Amino acid sequence: MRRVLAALACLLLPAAASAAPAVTAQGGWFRYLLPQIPAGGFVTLTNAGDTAAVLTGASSPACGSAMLHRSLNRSGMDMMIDVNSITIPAHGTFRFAPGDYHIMCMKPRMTVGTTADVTLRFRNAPDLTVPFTVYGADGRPTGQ
Ligand SMILES: [Cu+2]
Repeated sequence: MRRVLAALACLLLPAAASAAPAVTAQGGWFRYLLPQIPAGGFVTLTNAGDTAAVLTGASSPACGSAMLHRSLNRSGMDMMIDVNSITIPAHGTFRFAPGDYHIMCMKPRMTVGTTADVTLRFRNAPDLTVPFTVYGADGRPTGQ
């Protein structure tokens, strides 16, 4: 029996390890204006795994509720649309950025100069909690 289990482990473990998405986050930040105005959150996600990762949502105690949004300009009108999911390709990155994809923090309770934790939920990977640095109206000084 022990020999059978060992053989199974050899067969299964390498495949399971290489198939899993492995997502890390870099450079998370919020642009925060006023408590009455939703704050935009931005981050770069990197997937070192061999399988695409699917982000399905975000939450934060500093946001009330948080939503995945994309800013668009259609026929000269700026608008935002809800996004159901975002795919981070295998061995690829996905970048949230002002004027494009963002995490909309609906009721921000945060302070410029501190950080606010955001938990990212994936369809096929563990939750990832990321500290976002809070910047004011001028945004991130490096202009990410
Ligand atoms: Cu938005």
